[in-house]
Amino acid sequence: MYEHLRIGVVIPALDEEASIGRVLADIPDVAEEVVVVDNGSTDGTADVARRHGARVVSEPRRGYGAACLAGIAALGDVDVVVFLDADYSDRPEEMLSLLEPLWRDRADLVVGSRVRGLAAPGSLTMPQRFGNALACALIRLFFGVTYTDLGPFRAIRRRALTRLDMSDRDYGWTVQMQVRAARLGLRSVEVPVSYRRRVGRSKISGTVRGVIGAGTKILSTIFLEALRGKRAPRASAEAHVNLSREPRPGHSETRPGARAVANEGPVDARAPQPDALRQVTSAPTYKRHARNRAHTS
Ligand SMILES: Nc1nc2c(ncn2[C@@H]2O[C@H](COP(=O)(O)OP(=O)(O)OP(=O)(O)O)[C@@H](O)[C@H]2O)c(=O)[nH]1
Ligand SMILES: [Mg+2]
Repeated sequence: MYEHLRIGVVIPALDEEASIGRVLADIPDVAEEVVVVDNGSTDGTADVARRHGARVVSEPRRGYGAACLAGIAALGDVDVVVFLDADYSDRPEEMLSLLEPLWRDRADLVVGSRVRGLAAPGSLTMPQRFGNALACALIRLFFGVTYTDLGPFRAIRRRALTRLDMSDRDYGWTVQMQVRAARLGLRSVEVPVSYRRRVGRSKISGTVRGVIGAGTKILSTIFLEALRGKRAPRASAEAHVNLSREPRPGHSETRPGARAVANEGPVDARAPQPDALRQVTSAPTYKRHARNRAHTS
């Protein structure tokens, strides 16, 4: 429980036995449920995840989006769903920064931006940076909403997620979520997050096949969504706020909706707000359940 919000975490995982334990160990003690979706791994991913207290569900049909859909379906009654990769590229402890705009009721979707945050050298490849910039420019052009990244580490209200009616089964998942949120006029916020080189061998961003496949899928998803309908009414689009680490008055990143944020200072993922940390309550979370299981077995 995080303040009044019940948090569920979904981690899609394909052959990540070397990293999944570290990811789970670093998740702050605010998550009620952590579901690792084993997407047909042939290594010990599922066993390691179980040993670290996660619930493991199996989705044999490959694809990042397919795994996310299976994870959502497996979650119990939660208010917020956090998505996190299993390769230890994201810093799970920064989850509190993602959750803050949700408990402050400033957002429905919070995307962790690696572009605004600290991306370690080599963690974001040039094609990834270029592809993300192009995708974000197209989203801005078609939907009038500014994003800087399509990062996988994100949090969304369950209600909003249901409204988005997500369907993408592979690497169009993240962009589909952002574009549909823009189309429906949901409140989207970015917070800076860190990114480091993945543990284990690259499957997508470091391979030619992966880059071309993911890039094509991302761009076609944007064009298809643009054809499906026009952008949300202007009033809703203005509710979109981008949090910058260094807000500059008059700069596009601190436009109308951001005023309240600028007044209170930016959210910096590398330095979770003390205020946010205080909101961690003593409600049972998956880590305490895991500890109890360990004591009684
Ligand atoms: N590649 C791939 N990853 C999957 C799949 N299903 C779940 N995943 C998980 O989805 C997350 C993101 O996949 P990654 O392979 O890290 O993709 P990426 O971050 O774009 O690129 P690399 O880290 O360079 O491989 C990881 O936690 C994977 O284990 C799948 O079908 N293919
Ligand atoms: Mg990765």
